[in-house]
Amino acid sequence: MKTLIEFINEKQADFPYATGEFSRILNDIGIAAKIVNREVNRAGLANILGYEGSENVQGEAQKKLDVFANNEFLKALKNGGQCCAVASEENENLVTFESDFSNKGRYVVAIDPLDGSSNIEVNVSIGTIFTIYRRLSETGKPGTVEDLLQKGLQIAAAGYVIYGSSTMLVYSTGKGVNAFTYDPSVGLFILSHPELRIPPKGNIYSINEASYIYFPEGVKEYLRYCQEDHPESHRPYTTRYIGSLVADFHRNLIRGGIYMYPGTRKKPQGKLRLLYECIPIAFLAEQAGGKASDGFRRILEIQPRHLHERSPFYVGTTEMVEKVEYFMKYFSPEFEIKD
Ligand code: P6P
Repeated sequence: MKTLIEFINEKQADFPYATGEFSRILNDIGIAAKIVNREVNRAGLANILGYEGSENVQGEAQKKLDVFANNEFLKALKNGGQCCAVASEENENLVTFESDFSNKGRYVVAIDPLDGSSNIEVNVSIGTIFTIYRRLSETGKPGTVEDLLQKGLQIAAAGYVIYGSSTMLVYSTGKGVNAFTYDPSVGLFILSHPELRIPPKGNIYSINEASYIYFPEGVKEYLRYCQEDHPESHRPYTTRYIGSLVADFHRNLIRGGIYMYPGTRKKPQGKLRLLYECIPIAFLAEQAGGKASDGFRRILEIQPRHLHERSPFYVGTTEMVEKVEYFMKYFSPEFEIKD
């Protein structure tokens, strides 16, 4: 039985900046994840689920769970002292901590504190998604937006927490993907899935087909390819769509498959956020032997332009992503987004 802390310390030597600071920032995220996990698991109780402005059983001002989660991750990153700035889905502007302690931090974090939070009230898995970069700006001052607007190729680490039938922390520092299952009886994340790899063959596709009529022709052609009988597939496809990126990706990571959130004519950039949804999941996919693109470009090579930028997203088993890219190139070249 190997705990997250033991694993981080053991792997610290693998990390070129093995100063211990990086290990501490991962640990800070793990601590916040435990606290959020407790509240997510209690969300079904009376009043806990309430929305901002209501009161919970202790008569405390109720916060929406995603606001609660955001506060917990920001608090953990601020108190840890390794992080000098955060881009959060919950904050329009960059969050800096305005303290000499934090300004000495050498890392910045992009985070979706509780992705898919609308699923909480129907008891469906949700997740936290995070990206960690080394800062580019001068240490000793607050972090800057430019510290966050780095290509995914520069990632120091990325991961997610999935609050599901069990709570898991899945992350990579560029040396493969490892997953830790939370044991609430001892309050520890335990290594349960070392060296995860996406199966090279998959027959699961995840997409919200309610938007079918707005999809690019290339996506329609790919869905047709999945649904028709044809010689090279030799397998029936199946569709699974949970409506929670972390849950859909996690299943495809284990079983093989593809998750798609296309751009449409109305919204050519799609819905998902580049910085704290697409890039971290793309990093994990590639680290597990998979692929991630916007239909034309490798996600990790896209230069983010602003904190809450959106991107079309196709991620999962390499041959499935490449098949979509083939159809997009020949049926929907007009959807290519130029840098
Ligand atoms: P739709 C959740 O809001 C999210 O960002 C992802 O977790 C999820 O995959 C997607 O949006 C669901 O979007 O439009 O299908 O409801």
